[in-house]
Amino acid sequence: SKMTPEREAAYHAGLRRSLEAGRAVLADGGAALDAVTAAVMALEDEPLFNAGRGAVYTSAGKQEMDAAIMDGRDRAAGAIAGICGPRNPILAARAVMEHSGHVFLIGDSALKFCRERGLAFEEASYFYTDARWNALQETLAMRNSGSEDQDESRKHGTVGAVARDRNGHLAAATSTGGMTAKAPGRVGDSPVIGAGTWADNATCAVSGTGHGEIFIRYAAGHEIASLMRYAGKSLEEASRAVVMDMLAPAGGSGGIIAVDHTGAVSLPFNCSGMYRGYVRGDNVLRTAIYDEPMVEFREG
Ligand code: SD4
Repeated sequence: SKMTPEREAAYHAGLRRSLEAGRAVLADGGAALDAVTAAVMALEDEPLFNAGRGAVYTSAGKQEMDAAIMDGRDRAAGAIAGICGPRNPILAARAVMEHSGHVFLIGDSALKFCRERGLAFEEASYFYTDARWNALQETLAMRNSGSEDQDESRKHGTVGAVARDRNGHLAAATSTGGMTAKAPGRVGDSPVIGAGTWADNATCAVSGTGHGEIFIRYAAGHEIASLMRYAGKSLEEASRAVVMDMLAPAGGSGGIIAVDHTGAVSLPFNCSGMYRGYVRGDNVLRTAIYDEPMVEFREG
Protein backbone atom coordinates (compact mmCIF):
# COMPACT_ATOMS: atom_id res chain seq x y z
CA SER A 1 0.00 0.00 0.00
CA LYS A 2 2.40 2.66 -1.27
CA MET A 3 1.24 6.26 -1.02
CA THR A 4 0.43 7.15 -4.61
CA PRO A 5 -0.37 10.76 -5.55
CA GLU A 6 -4.00 9.72 -6.09
CA ARG A 7 -4.22 8.18 -2.65
CA GLU A 8 -2.60 11.18 -1.07
CA ALA A 9 -5.03 13.50 -2.84
CA ALA A 10 -7.93 11.40 -1.58
CA TYR A 11 -6.67 11.59 2.01
CA HIS A 12 -6.29 15.30 1.61
CA ALA A 13 -9.83 15.68 0.25
CA GLY A 14 -11.24 13.58 3.10
CA LEU A 15 -9.42 15.68 5.64
CA ARG A 16 -10.77 18.87 4.09
CA ARG A 17 -14.33 17.52 4.14
CA SER A 18 -13.93 16.75 7.82
CA LEU A 19 -12.49 20.19 8.60
CA GLU A 20 -15.32 21.79 6.68
CA ALA A 21 -17.93 19.78 8.61
CA GLY A 22 -16.46 20.93 11.93
CA ARG A 23 -15.97 24.49 10.74
CA ALA A 24 -19.59 24.78 9.62
CA VAL A 25 -20.83 23.83 13.11
CA LEU A 26 -18.57 26.34 14.86
CA ALA A 27 -19.23 29.15 12.37
CA ASP A 28 -22.92 28.70 13.10
CA GLY A 29 -22.28 29.27 16.80
CA GLY A 30 -22.47 25.54 17.52
CA ALA A 31 -20.84 23.68 20.39
CA ALA A 32 -17.37 22.15 20.30
CA LEU A 33 -19.01 18.80 21.10
CA ASP A 34 -21.12 18.99 17.93
CA ALA A 35 -18.15 20.12 15.86
CA VAL A 36 -15.98 17.15 16.83
CA THR A 37 -18.92 14.79 16.29
CA ALA A 38 -19.45 16.14 12.76
CA ALA A 39 -15.74 16.12 11.92
CA VAL A 40 -15.27 12.51 13.03
CA MET A 41 -18.47 11.33 11.31
CA ALA A 42 -17.14 12.70 8.02
CA LEU A 43 -13.97 10.64 8.41
CA GLU A 44 -15.85 7.50 9.49
CA ASP A 45 -17.91 7.79 6.30
CA GLU A 46 -14.73 7.79 4.17
CA PRO A 47 -13.52 4.28 3.29
CA LEU A 48 -9.90 5.48 3.31
CA PHE A 49 -9.59 6.00 7.04
CA ASN A 50 -9.36 3.35 9.72
CA ALA A 51 -12.68 4.13 11.39
CA GLY A 52 -16.27 3.21 10.57
CA ARG A 53 -16.29 2.30 6.87
CA GLY A 54 -12.78 1.08 6.02
CA ALA A 55 -11.81 -0.02 9.54
CA VAL A 56 -8.99 -2.55 9.78
CA TYR A 57 -9.45 -6.28 10.53
CA THR A 58 -8.53 -8.35 13.56
CA SER A 59 -6.39 -11.48 13.18
CA ALA A 60 -9.70 -13.39 13.00
CA GLY A 61 -10.88 -11.29 10.03
CA LYS A 62 -13.46 -9.23 11.94
CA GLN A 63 -13.79 -5.50 12.43
CA GLU A 64 -13.93 -4.38 16.07
CA MET A 65 -14.34 -0.63 16.39
CA ASP A 66 -13.55 1.63 19.33
CA ALA A 67 -14.61 5.25 19.81
CA ALA A 68 -14.83 7.91 22.51
CA ILE A 69 -16.02 11.46 22.98
CA MET A 70 -15.44 13.89 25.83
CA ASP A 71 -16.98 17.22 26.76
CA GLY A 72 -14.51 19.65 28.35
CA ARG A 73 -17.25 21.57 30.14
CA ASP A 74 -17.84 18.94 32.81
CA ARG A 75 -15.63 16.05 31.69
CA ALA A 76 -18.68 14.10 30.63
CA ALA A 77 -17.46 11.20 28.50
CA GLY A 78 -18.76 8.27 26.49
CA ALA A 79 -16.98 5.34 24.89
CA ILE A 80 -17.64 2.05 23.14
CA ALA A 81 -15.29 -0.78 22.25
CA GLY A 82 -15.27 -3.92 20.16
CA ILE A 83 -18.35 -3.16 18.10
CA CYS A 84 -19.27 -3.57 14.44
CA GLY A 85 -22.67 -2.42 13.27
CA PRO A 86 -23.39 1.24 13.97
CA ARG A 87 -22.63 3.26 10.85
CA ASN A 88 -20.93 5.93 12.96
CA PRO A 89 -19.22 4.56 16.07
CA ILE A 90 -18.72 8.12 17.35
CA LEU A 91 -22.50 8.49 17.58
CA ALA A 92 -22.55 5.30 19.66
CA ALA A 93 -19.97 6.82 22.02
CA ARG A 94 -21.98 10.00 22.23
CA ALA A 95 -25.16 8.06 22.96
CA VAL A 96 -23.35 6.27 25.80
CA MET A 97 -22.33 9.67 27.20
CA GLU A 98 -25.76 11.22 26.93
CA HIS A 99 -28.18 8.37 27.51
CA SER A 100 -26.69 5.38 29.32
CA GLY A 101 -25.78 6.76 32.72
CA HIS A 102 -22.38 5.15 32.15
CA VAL A 103 -19.10 6.05 30.45
CA PHE A 104 -18.00 2.87 28.69
CA LEU A 105 -19.99 0.07 27.02
CA ILE A 106 -18.48 -2.88 25.14
CA GLY A 107 -19.38 -5.66 22.74
CA ASP A 108 -22.84 -7.14 22.19
CA SER A 109 -24.48 -5.23 25.02
CA ALA A 110 -23.17 -1.98 23.58
CA LEU A 111 -24.76 -2.94 20.25
CA LYS A 112 -28.06 -3.67 21.96
CA PHE A 113 -27.93 -0.24 23.59
CA CYS A 114 -27.24 1.37 20.19
CA ARG A 115 -30.22 -0.41 18.62
CA GLU A 116 -32.47 0.74 21.44
CA ARG A 117 -31.25 4.31 20.87
CA GLY A 118 -32.22 3.98 17.20
CA LEU A 119 -28.74 4.50 15.76
CA ALA A 120 -28.24 3.70 12.05
CA PHE A 121 -26.71 0.25 11.48
CA GLU A 122 -24.90 -1.19 8.44
CA GLU A 123 -24.06 -4.69 7.21
CA ALA A 124 -20.48 -5.98 7.27
CA SER A 125 -20.28 -5.36 3.51
CA TYR A 126 -20.67 -1.60 4.08
CA PHE A 127 -17.56 -1.51 6.25
CA TYR A 128 -15.49 -3.79 3.98
CA THR A 129 -12.65 -2.50 1.82
CA ASP A 130 -10.22 -4.49 -0.33
CA ALA A 131 -7.34 -2.38 0.97
CA ARG A 132 -7.88 -3.33 4.63
CA TRP A 133 -8.63 -6.97 3.81
CA ASN A 134 -5.47 -7.26 1.71
CA ALA A 135 -3.46 -5.52 4.43
CA LEU A 136 -4.63 -8.19 6.88
CA GLN A 137 -3.53 -11.00 4.56
CA GLU A 138 -0.12 -9.36 4.12
CA THR A 139 0.34 -8.82 7.84
CA LEU A 140 -0.67 -12.41 8.63
CA ALA A 141 1.68 -13.74 5.95
CA MET A 142 4.53 -11.70 7.40
CA ARG A 143 3.71 -12.91 10.87
CA ASN A 144 3.77 -16.53 9.64
CA SER A 145 7.17 -16.03 8.07
CA GLY A 146 8.47 -14.46 11.27
CA SER A 147 9.22 -11.06 9.77
CA GLU A 148 8.14 -7.74 11.20
CA ASP A 149 5.61 -5.56 9.46
CA GLN A 150 7.35 -2.25 8.70
CA ASP A 151 4.44 -0.64 6.88
CA GLU A 152 3.02 1.97 9.24
CA SER A 153 -0.10 2.36 7.11
CA ARG A 154 -1.26 -0.99 8.45
CA LYS A 155 -1.10 0.25 12.01
CA HIS A 156 -2.38 3.78 11.56
CA GLY A 157 -5.43 5.57 10.19
CA THR A 158 -7.36 6.30 13.37
CA VAL A 159 -9.40 9.49 13.12
CA GLY A 160 -9.97 12.20 15.67
CA ALA A 161 -11.05 15.78 16.17
CA VAL A 162 -10.65 18.43 18.84
CA ALA A 163 -12.38 21.79 19.00
CA ARG A 164 -12.77 24.99 20.96
CA ASP A 165 -16.00 26.88 20.40
CA ARG A 166 -16.69 30.60 20.73
CA ASN A 167 -17.73 30.12 24.37
CA GLY A 168 -14.33 28.63 25.13
CA HIS A 169 -15.66 25.10 25.57
CA LEU A 170 -13.41 22.23 24.49
CA ALA A 171 -14.25 18.75 23.18
CA ALA A 172 -12.41 15.73 21.79
CA ALA A 173 -13.52 12.71 19.77
CA THR A 174 -11.63 9.66 18.46
CA SER A 175 -12.73 6.68 16.35
CA THR A 176 -10.77 3.66 15.13
CA GLY A 177 -10.70 0.09 13.95
CA GLY A 178 -7.52 -0.33 16.00
CA MET A 179 -4.48 -2.03 14.51
CA THR A 180 -4.44 -4.52 11.63
CA ALA A 181 -4.36 -8.13 12.87
CA LYS A 182 -4.90 -7.13 16.48
CA ALA A 183 -6.06 -9.92 18.76
CA PRO A 184 -9.83 -10.36 18.96
CA GLY A 185 -11.04 -8.44 22.00
CA ARG A 186 -8.04 -6.17 22.11
CA VAL A 187 -8.95 -2.58 22.94
CA GLY A 188 -6.60 0.30 22.15
CA ASP A 189 -6.18 3.77 23.57
CA SER A 190 -8.79 5.55 21.46
CA PRO A 191 -11.82 4.79 23.69
CA VAL A 192 -9.83 4.95 26.94
CA ILE A 193 -10.57 8.30 28.58
CA GLY A 194 -7.27 9.96 29.51
CA ALA A 195 -5.27 7.89 27.01
CA GLY A 196 -6.36 8.46 23.39
CA THR A 197 -9.14 10.90 24.21
CA TRP A 198 -9.28 13.74 26.75
CA ALA A 199 -10.99 17.12 27.14
CA ASP A 200 -11.09 19.56 30.04
CA ASN A 201 -11.90 23.26 29.63
CA ALA A 202 -9.25 24.10 32.23
CA THR A 203 -6.43 22.80 30.04
CA CYS A 204 -6.89 21.16 26.65
CA ALA A 205 -8.64 18.68 24.39
CA VAL A 206 -6.53 15.83 22.95
CA SER A 207 -7.05 13.01 20.44
CA GLY A 208 -4.30 10.52 19.72
CA THR A 209 -3.31 8.05 17.05
CA GLY A 210 -0.59 5.44 17.16
CA HIS A 211 0.54 2.43 19.14
CA GLY A 212 -2.36 2.22 21.57
CA GLU A 213 -0.79 0.07 24.25
CA ILE A 214 1.88 2.70 24.88
CA PHE A 215 -0.62 5.56 24.80
CA ILE A 216 -2.64 3.76 27.49
CA ARG A 217 0.37 3.01 29.68
CA TYR A 218 1.51 6.64 29.58
CA ALA A 219 -2.04 8.05 29.90
CA ALA A 220 -1.08 10.28 26.97
CA GLY A 221 -4.02 12.69 26.88
CA HIS A 222 -4.23 13.17 30.61
CA GLU A 223 -0.46 13.50 30.88
CA ILE A 224 -0.49 16.44 28.46
CA ALA A 225 -3.24 18.15 30.47
CA SER A 226 -1.36 17.46 33.73
CA LEU A 227 1.88 18.97 32.42
CA MET A 228 -0.09 22.12 31.62
CA ARG A 229 -1.99 22.15 34.87
CA TYR A 230 0.64 21.17 37.39
CA ALA A 231 3.94 21.96 35.64
CA GLY A 232 2.89 25.23 33.99
CA LYS A 233 3.81 24.06 30.50
CA SER A 234 2.25 25.51 27.35
CA LEU A 235 0.17 23.16 25.19
CA GLU A 236 3.00 22.88 22.67
CA GLU A 237 5.61 22.12 25.36
CA ALA A 238 3.35 19.60 27.06
CA SER A 239 2.29 17.77 23.92
CA ARG A 240 5.84 17.58 22.55
CA ALA A 241 7.13 16.37 25.91
CA VAL A 242 4.65 13.50 25.81
CA VAL A 243 4.81 12.59 22.09
CA MET A 244 8.57 13.04 21.59
CA ASP A 245 10.10 12.42 25.02
CA MET A 246 7.77 9.88 26.61
CA LEU A 247 5.90 7.92 23.93
CA ALA A 248 8.63 7.73 21.28
CA PRO A 249 11.36 6.25 23.51
CA ALA A 250 8.83 3.70 24.83
CA GLY A 251 8.01 2.52 21.29
CA GLY A 252 4.80 4.55 21.12
CA SER A 253 4.92 5.65 17.50
CA GLY A 254 2.12 8.06 16.61
CA GLY A 255 0.94 11.54 17.33
CA ILE A 256 -1.78 13.71 18.79
CA ILE A 257 -3.93 16.67 17.84
CA ALA A 258 -4.74 19.15 20.59
CA VAL A 259 -6.28 22.55 21.24
CA ASP A 260 -6.11 24.45 24.51
CA HIS A 261 -8.39 26.85 26.37
CA THR A 262 -6.75 29.85 24.67
CA GLY A 263 -7.24 28.37 21.19
CA ALA A 264 -3.60 27.37 20.70
CA VAL A 265 -3.19 24.28 18.50
CA SER A 266 -0.53 21.56 18.68
CA LEU A 267 -0.25 18.64 16.24
CA PRO A 268 3.01 16.74 16.92
CA PHE A 269 3.84 13.25 15.69
CA ASN A 270 6.91 11.04 16.01
CA CYS A 271 6.14 8.68 13.10
CA SER A 272 6.79 9.16 9.38
CA GLY A 273 3.59 11.09 8.81
CA MET A 274 0.20 12.10 10.12
CA TYR A 275 -2.55 13.76 8.13
CA ARG A 276 -3.74 16.65 10.18
CA GLY A 277 -5.19 20.08 9.78
CA TYR A 278 -6.97 22.85 11.50
CA VAL A 279 -9.39 25.65 10.83
CA ARG A 280 -9.50 28.96 12.59
CA GLY A 281 -12.36 31.35 13.09
CA ASP A 282 -10.51 33.87 10.92
CA ASN A 283 -11.59 31.84 7.89
CA VAL A 284 -8.14 30.55 7.17
CA LEU A 285 -8.06 26.82 6.66
CA ARG A 286 -4.69 25.19 7.06
CA THR A 287 -3.94 21.57 6.47
CA ALA A 288 -0.74 19.67 6.73
CA ILE A 289 -0.09 16.37 5.11
CA TYR A 290 2.63 13.92 5.90
CA ASP A 291 5.99 15.54 6.56
CA GLU A 292 5.22 18.43 4.25
CA PRO A 293 5.26 21.92 5.68
CA MET A 294 1.87 23.42 6.38
CA VAL A 295 -0.18 23.97 3.24
CA GLU A 296 -2.44 26.95 3.52
CA PHE A 297 -5.79 27.51 1.79
CA ARG A 298 -7.91 30.60 1.90
CA GLU A 299 -11.57 29.87 1.90
CA GLY A 300 -14.11 32.12 0.16
C1 SD4 B 1 -5.15 1.72 18.60
N1 SD4 B 1 -4.40 4.00 18.47
O1 SD4 B 1 -6.15 1.02 18.58
C2 SD4 B 1 -5.14 2.98 17.79
C3 SD4 B 1 -4.55 2.61 16.47
C4 SD4 B 1 -4.32 3.76 15.58
O2 SD4 B 1 -4.24 4.62 13.53
O3 SD4 B 1 -4.08 4.87 15.97
N2 SD4 B 1 -4.41 3.57 14.32
O4 SD4 B 1 -4.15 1.45 19.24
